[in-house]
Amino acid sequence: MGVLNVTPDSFSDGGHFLDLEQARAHARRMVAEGADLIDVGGESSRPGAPPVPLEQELERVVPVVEALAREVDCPISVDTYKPEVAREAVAAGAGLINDIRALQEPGAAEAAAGLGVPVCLMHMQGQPRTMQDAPSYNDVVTEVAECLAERMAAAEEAGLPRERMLLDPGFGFGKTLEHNYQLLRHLDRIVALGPPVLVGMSRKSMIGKLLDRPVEERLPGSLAAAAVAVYQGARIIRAHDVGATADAVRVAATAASA
Ligand code: 7PM
Repeated sequence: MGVLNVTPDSFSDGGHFLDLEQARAHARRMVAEGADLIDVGGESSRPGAPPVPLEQELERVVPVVEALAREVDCPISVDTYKPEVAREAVAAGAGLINDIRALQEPGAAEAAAGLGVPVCLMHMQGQPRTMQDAPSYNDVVTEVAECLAERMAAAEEAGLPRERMLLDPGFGFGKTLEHNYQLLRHLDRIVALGPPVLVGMSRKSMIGKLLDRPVEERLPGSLAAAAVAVYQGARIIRAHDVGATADAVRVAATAASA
């Protein structure tokens, strides 16, 4: 899964056009490098970021989904927790909803159930603005697994069949460095819940803090993390550097099934 960040708008029409052209070029490049999914995000999930108003998220995301759904031949995922954005994105051609709040927004589970596309349920402790202030667990792996099992049950209750769910432990979302590595070490316990597991560790601080590397020097660490996750049974790797990640994933998946 290649990450496509939809950058904040410039104010002129020319600016919007350039943003859209850049997004299309970036998506095409990721597909050429081996992406099977493109994840379009309106930047609402950055730790510490202020919430993006609905209208602004719609303006950023919907035109990009519309353009990509027509021209790239893989499903387009939308990184959103807002039911209105999910609905409009699917109407524009999106094939997957990537929900960092695991359908906890009012109306999100019911909306998702009616859309007919798969939904990724991601674990997060706290809220994006404050989640990294003091993450706390007695046993992070057990608690994340239990929480995801509860979200699966709630989604099923709202009408989303299990066959349309994916799970994600949410690396970096209300977790310390140690929590993140415990989750990676024991990812098989998240895999054992049943649905395909998606993980996003690309360029994150669990790589940068451990290695003391700035964001542009985190590729080798990100590839190691991706390989470990695939070896433990993860099925989708969310990544910025698609070509390099596709190679790492293929080596790890081949070793895991040899
Ligand atoms: C700043 C910090 C900007 C962190 C963006 C991020 C995940 C996700 C993100 C993930 C799923 C990033 C994150 N991370 N969706 N969206 N899983 N399912 O590193 O781990 O891209 S945003």
